[in-house]
Amino acid sequence: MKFENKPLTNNEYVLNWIEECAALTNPDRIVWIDGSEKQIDELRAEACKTGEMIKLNQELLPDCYLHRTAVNDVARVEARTFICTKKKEDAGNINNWIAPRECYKTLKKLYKNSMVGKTMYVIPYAMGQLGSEFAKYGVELTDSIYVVLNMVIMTRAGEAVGKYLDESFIKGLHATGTLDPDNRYICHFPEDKTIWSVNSAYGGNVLLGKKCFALRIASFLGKTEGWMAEHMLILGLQSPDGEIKYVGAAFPSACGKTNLAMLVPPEYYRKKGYKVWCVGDDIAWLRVGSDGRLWAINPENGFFGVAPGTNEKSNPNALAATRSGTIFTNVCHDLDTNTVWWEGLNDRPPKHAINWKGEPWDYRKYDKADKINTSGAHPNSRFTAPAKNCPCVSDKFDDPAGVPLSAIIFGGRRAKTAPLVYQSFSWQHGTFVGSIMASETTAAAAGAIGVVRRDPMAMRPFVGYDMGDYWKHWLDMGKKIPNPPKIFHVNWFRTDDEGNFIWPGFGDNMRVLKWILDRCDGKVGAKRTAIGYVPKVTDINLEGLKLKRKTLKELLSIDTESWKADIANIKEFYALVGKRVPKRLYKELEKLEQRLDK
Ligand code: GTP
Ligand code: SPV
Ligand code: MN
Repeated sequence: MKFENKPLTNNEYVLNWIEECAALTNPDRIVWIDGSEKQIDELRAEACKTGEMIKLNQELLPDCYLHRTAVNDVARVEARTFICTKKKEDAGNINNWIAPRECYKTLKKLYKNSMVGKTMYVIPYAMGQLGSEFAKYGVELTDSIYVVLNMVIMTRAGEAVGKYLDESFIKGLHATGTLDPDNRYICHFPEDKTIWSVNSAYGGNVLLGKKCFALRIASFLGKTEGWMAEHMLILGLQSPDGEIKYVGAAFPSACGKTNLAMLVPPEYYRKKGYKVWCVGDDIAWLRVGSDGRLWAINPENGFFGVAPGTNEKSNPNALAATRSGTIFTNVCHDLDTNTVWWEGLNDRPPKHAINWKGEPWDYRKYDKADKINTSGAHPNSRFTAPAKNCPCVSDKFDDPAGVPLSAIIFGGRRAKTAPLVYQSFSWQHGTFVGSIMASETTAAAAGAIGVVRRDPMAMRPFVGYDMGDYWKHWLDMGKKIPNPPKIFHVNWFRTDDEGNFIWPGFGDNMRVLKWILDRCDGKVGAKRTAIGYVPKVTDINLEGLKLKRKTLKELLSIDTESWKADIANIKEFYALVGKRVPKRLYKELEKLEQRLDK
């Protein structure tokens, strides 16, 4: 096998696997990604030459680039995502499954000679800080420069990883192929530590370190090795005395993780000295520490964030993070300034612009009811920004030990039913609360938008094994954490009869975080209800906010009838998950029903 540059490992197992993949895909060249500035610059230049990327205004946006994916390739495709365990029942009823032998056979046909005339890039990368107890290593093979440049931002990639590669590494093979949506596959072989992705070039399907490894494969590893991989942001809330308490929060895709992770407290709190530090915005790996607490790291190194709605007011920290070294995907291109724009950035849409599809765009034709066809930026357009760019990045970001969690927060997008916040009675009840999570679907995945579906722990698309076993793992972990975080549920998305959000959200979510951490410290009371502990109306601080107590009362109210109606749906969902749903969760469901009937 001929590498064009020096291989970054001598490990035979790794080299043999690369050789096998190269024999199958047949690239003209094979290049190791060492991650050096020189190499990255050359790749950027090459991508600009072929039109794969557009170099943006380097004075306003240094080292920033724009990329457009194919029009039919703009989000994760859950229907084309498979967990290929030997036994179907190990993948469970929620995941799509193909037998490994059959899947390898089908995909080999798609990979065969797919890299003829192209370069295969070999990306060694780490999820987590190199050498840390949490860290895991992978290699992604890809024929896409866009993937290389994103992986270099999103993970710790390059030369330094070489010495950590051994037989335990995760093997990822990505080929752009023909982008044929009917032959698009994102396949996981957890028993073989292997990920095969073909015929897509959209982030979540092809940045194999992210959802594929850090959630699907990692959740599988976590179950066997006694730790957890979760779709959670991690933030630290600093109080005026300087103490920082950490929380992890799991919300489904495009439901507010990046926003909460970088929250700017309202002026009232800022003046007192409160501050939020961002450790992670999408994925958390959790381990029990020797002190008996649950510790968390963010295995990623960058943010792959939703662009629309990000602005100076909603998320100034995310916006600041995108001002250099960032790749924008499927946003609107402002030709006058050679910069980028998206819906919700400001109310000055560009006059001479190219939309996410690559066509001239007339902002006057924008129609909220038909965003896909009339918006400048795709609703799931994204920025890939280095975490280090974020003004509120935590000084624990690189700490190999991670941070200890005081609270875990679940949340979803629910127009009705779920109150602004409630606290579970225990770890077991909290696990139940996670298991019955539901949310309206968003543009982050292909398919209908705004449909309520059950999305346990925000992990429905990301658990690499049976959902019932996953819940059992949560319950088992509870037994192994002497001092576990308290578990809460929030909903920023309650609407009035006209469909407007009642809660201001964003920075004002701080008011809810404060109640949550005060509960953890035993500093504030609560009302015991059928679903859990709910704040007293006077216990959420509304200082500096134009929100009536009456509205807050409504936000905190529990509509028993809609909860009872939800029970039927929960039972259906548990039945769908099937035989492996733990008895302890059925017990919790029964108790909830009894409390609602009282
Ligand atoms: P993924 O990257 O897909 O996992 O998404 P995410 O969970 O990080 O979601 P993100 O923070 O990017 O928010 C997605 C959308 O929700 C954006 O359009 C935000 O403007 C909106 N959003 C975030 N927080 C709030 C909030 O508190 N209230 C309301 N009404 N909208 C919010
Ligand atoms: C999500 O969809 O939850 C994301 C974006 O964070 S993706 O990388 O596409 O999964
Ligand atoms: Mn996500």
